[in-house]
Amino acid sequence: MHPGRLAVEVAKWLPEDAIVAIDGGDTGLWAHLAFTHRRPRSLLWTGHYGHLGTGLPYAIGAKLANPDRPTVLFTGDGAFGFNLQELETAARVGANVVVVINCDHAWGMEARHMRKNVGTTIGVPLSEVRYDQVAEALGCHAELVDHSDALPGALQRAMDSGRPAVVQVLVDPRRTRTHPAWTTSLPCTAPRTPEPRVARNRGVAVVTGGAGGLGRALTSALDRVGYEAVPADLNGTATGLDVTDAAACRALAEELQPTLWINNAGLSGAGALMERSDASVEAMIGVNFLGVVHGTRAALSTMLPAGRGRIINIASLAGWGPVPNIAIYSGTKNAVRAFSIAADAEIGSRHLRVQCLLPDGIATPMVDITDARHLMSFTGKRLLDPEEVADAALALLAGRRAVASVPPQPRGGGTHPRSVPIGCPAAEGADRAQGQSKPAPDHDGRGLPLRHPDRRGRP
Ligand SMILES: Cc1ncc(C[n+]2csc(CCOP(=O)(O)OP(=O)(O)O)c2C)c(N)n1
Ligand SMILES: [Mg+2]
Repeated sequence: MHPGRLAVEVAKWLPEDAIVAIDGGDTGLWAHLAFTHRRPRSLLWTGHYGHLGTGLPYAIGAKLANPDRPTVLFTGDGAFGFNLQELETAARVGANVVVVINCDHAWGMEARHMRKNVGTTIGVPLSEVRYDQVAEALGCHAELVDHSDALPGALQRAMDSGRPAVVQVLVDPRRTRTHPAWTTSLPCTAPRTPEPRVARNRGVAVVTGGAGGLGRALTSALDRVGYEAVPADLNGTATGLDVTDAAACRALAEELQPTLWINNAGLSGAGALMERSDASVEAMIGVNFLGVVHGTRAALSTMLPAGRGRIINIASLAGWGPVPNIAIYSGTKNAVRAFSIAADAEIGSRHLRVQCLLPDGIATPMVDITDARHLMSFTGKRLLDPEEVADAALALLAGRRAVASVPPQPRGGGTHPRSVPIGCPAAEGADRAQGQSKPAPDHDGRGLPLRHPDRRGRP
């Protein structure tokens, strides 16, 4: 099983009120991509301290303190080995935790680092231990899962067993390299060159949807280069703004007199076109397109009289190519692009521009990898990180181009950018290396053709 698939399936299964402990290397990265923690006091994780072995003790403690809440440990096999004898404690004291082991028979994260940095692995494979048998011997319920079909049943039996339970899931160790963060998280990657701090003299920049993800990265990037960046969001920022409310957008522009307005707020979400509710379609069009129109017009209402200003609209490469299951999203993003170009042609001048940025998939909570149909449709080989997209917005701001994409697409159109959903056969065959902005090859390195479900047989 693909470790990402495991994390996604566990995320789907996790009860709403579960307490989740996370332990392990790559295991933790997958968990953080897939899991959503819906309430406070629900996540136990060492964070960037990173020391392994805490998971089982954390989970047992949490269960004893909250006997009524389902408690789940999601752990790597290596990390689990540190304190696995505490299964005996759990069984003895009746702490019925469910332990899900992402078992790649390796110190996986270390193996990946070694392979990348020294081209070989030393001392990182683990032997094929049957943790399920160990668990059984220590008084626990146990399951061994070697195929995704068997996972839901095993998880449920573990939860219903009335005992501490271990679900050992055998994952394909080669797949761990497909994690989109795996190069950006390497400590050996070159540090970002800090931009020199400049005086605060560039005026106010409004960033809609500024509370998280790309919005937050944009806010801090703008702050760094001398704007007084104001994140405006429905929730989570001092400046509340519903972008579907035209009057509210105008009032904010009137109040702040921004020199830059970035229409970044957006809704994502996948779903077959005909399965979406009318309300969800309208909400997405409302935020993603109407919100951009309202924001642009609001900003222009103060920028036009001033004769200067910048508006940047965040569209998406998903609005360019054929990406199944996100037709509404794609439509809104293509509309944003067309609207921006037309608005710029209509009112743009040397000092007043409407520009548009088309990023590829970005690793933010908006990319819902728990939805198997959505699964990160992106054109490159990895998800972008919000900071690099924010940097691209700064570059757009510094130049005069009307539209830019991240990564840059070939000039003159050519074929559509490719989309490769993670988890599809093509993606599993592809090695998601960082730093390659050119399109993925049509072969897998061994001369075998890769299948791209969205290309419909185009050459
Ligand atoms: C106490 C401790 N020892 C060593 C490490 C270094 N380390 C970080 S990730 C990792 C591999 C973890 O393997 P596993 O738990 O199986 O997770 P995987 O990466 O295979 O998913 C190691 C050894 C650490 N973080 N903490
Ligand atoms: Mg491991």
